[in-house]
Amino acid sequence: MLDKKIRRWRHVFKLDPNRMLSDLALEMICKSDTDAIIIGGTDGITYENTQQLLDRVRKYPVFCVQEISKIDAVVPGFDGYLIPAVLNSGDTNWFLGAHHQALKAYGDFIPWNHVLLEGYLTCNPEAKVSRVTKANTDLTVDDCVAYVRLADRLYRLPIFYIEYSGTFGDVEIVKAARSEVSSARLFYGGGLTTEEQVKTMAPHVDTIVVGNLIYFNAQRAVQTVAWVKKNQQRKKVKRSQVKKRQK
Ligand code: 1GP
Repeated sequence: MLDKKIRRWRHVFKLDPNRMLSDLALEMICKSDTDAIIIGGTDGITYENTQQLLDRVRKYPVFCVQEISKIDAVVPGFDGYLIPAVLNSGDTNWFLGAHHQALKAYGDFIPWNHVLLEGYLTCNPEAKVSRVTKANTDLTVDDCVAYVRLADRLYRLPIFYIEYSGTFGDVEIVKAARSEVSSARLFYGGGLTTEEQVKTMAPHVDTIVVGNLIYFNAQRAVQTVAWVKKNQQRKKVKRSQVKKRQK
């Protein structure tokens, strides 16, 4: 069941089927000890380029899911499927219209145990996803808190995804989301290129998503896995020290 799998994700890579990646870089990413690979993107996504990338990733034993942005690009054979619902989109198509159409056409064939809806908050006005979805990215901390309550408390979505695609985000927004999330997994993606940035965001979220860095410095992208997991180790050690002191 995908909902159980995502509970163990601390770090994931996002690969874009519409971008070139050498075999060597792909191998490094797939063998990096990341928890999963997400295949998806905003522009130029087709059945063919998604299938080709899945076939290349399948040479490695890494868990691989598709993030669906176009219904005619859905490829069978992934370990799971993530469906974004853009909470701050100015066009309801990106929140429910496309989803309704997809279920109307293919609703009898959905492997429900392997599908999850992601409540997306897209925060970088320059990102393609914000432009395409006509997102209102002018968000205060209070807006963010209200979106978390909407997604996590009212709709009970399994994932709340803070998306700053292409730029490093506002940690206050992320902290506000952390303080309000009750059962959703909190994902953060956007502009992570240095250990300092990873150390700033990772403690406040459940899952770190790294995308763009793969395409200009795959070696450094691989390092982000250790940066995230080292942080997690430190937290575990701290927790066990506190427990010992309490005994
Ligand atoms: C993009 O959230 C991911 O969808 C990761 O963002 O590409 O900026 O790393 P970057």
